Amino acid sequence: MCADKWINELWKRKHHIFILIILLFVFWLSWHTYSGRMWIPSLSFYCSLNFSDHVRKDGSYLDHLLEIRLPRMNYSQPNIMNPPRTDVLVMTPWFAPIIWDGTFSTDILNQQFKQRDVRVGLTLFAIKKYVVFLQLFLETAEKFFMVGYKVNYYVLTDRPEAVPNVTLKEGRSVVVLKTQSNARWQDISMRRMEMISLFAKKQFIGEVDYIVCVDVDMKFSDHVGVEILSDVFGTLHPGFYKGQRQRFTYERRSESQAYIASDEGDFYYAGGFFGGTVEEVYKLTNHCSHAILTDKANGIEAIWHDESHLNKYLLTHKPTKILSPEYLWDNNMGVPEILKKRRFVAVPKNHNQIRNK
Ligand code: 5GW
Ligand code: MN
Repeated sequence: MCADKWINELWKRKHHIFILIILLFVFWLSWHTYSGRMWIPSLSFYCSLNFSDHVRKDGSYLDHLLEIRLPRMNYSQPNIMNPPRTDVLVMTPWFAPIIWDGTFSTDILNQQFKQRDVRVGLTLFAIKKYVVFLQLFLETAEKFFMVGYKVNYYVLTDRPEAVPNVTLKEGRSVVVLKTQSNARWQDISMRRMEMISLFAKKQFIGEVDYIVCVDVDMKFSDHVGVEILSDVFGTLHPGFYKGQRQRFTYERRSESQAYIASDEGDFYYAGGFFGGTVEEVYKLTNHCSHAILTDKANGIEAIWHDESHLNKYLLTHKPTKILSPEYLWDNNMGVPEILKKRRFVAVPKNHNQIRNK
């Protein structure tokens, strides 16, 4: 009797029960997805959070990894008792190499990177009058930057018609990306973070492996190759590489997202040269552009704009390589003994003429 009544009740609510069963099934499926024990492989594409995890657990891809095999080569033996540089720091306490002339073999590095067939994107902002720097920049880049590799120069500009036509070597191209300009130069400089993160997501991720982000008021005057490439890298600012952390021009107001206390900091990194894999550059630029927005909402602007935020990011997310000031030099600093090469050098600009309108 009692059971009969129950069954009757249940039958009346059959729709609810049906929905409940569906919900339980979905819950079970997502549980398996998120806990990484994928049951139905085809569904993993839809719930793709753990997709790579799933592939990794399968393990069959291990048999298809690219082998990087160096040929017989001729180069001088690395000598433990005779390090190539003893005048400068070549390694951070978190084991990121600092790239100085004499510490690396271009031949070995090229063997490795060529076999990986890496593609490099270079982002360049030329807003308003700064288009005048493009010609020399691109001409010298063709001579010295990533020679022999596939390179996309991403030129972000409000004046696409003013981008010069420079003859490029095979496998290299200029990609003009139209962007709007800003009234304040501080905003032009800071918006670079936002634009790079947007284009990283929209375009760079499908076209290149690494992104290098630089100032445009520069020229190359010596080799800049794959020795700079790593997951995330920053460059020592030419004005501060010898300095004490207390003297660095970090943002010192604790209300800013870029704040760094006087007893913190490794190096002072330049805003005009950083990069890494597209993934890491996306994380960096996305993080910094949000920090800039938060500051704006709080009515504060970091002292050196995007550079302050870059310095905060690289303090809390340590770079995997650091470029010496050879990679971003300013001849106003003279030429110290430790500087064996000036690879990428600031082009003098008439501040009043170039910056007004
Ligand atoms: C304009 C006025 C003052 C400061 C910067 C600009 C400016 C910068 C501009 O009008 N257009 C432009 O494209 N920029 C981009 O921001 C360039 O890529 C430039 O290399 C970068 C940083 O500005 P710089 O190079 O003037 O900054 P410093 O620190 O090298 O003097
Ligand atoms: Mn500059």
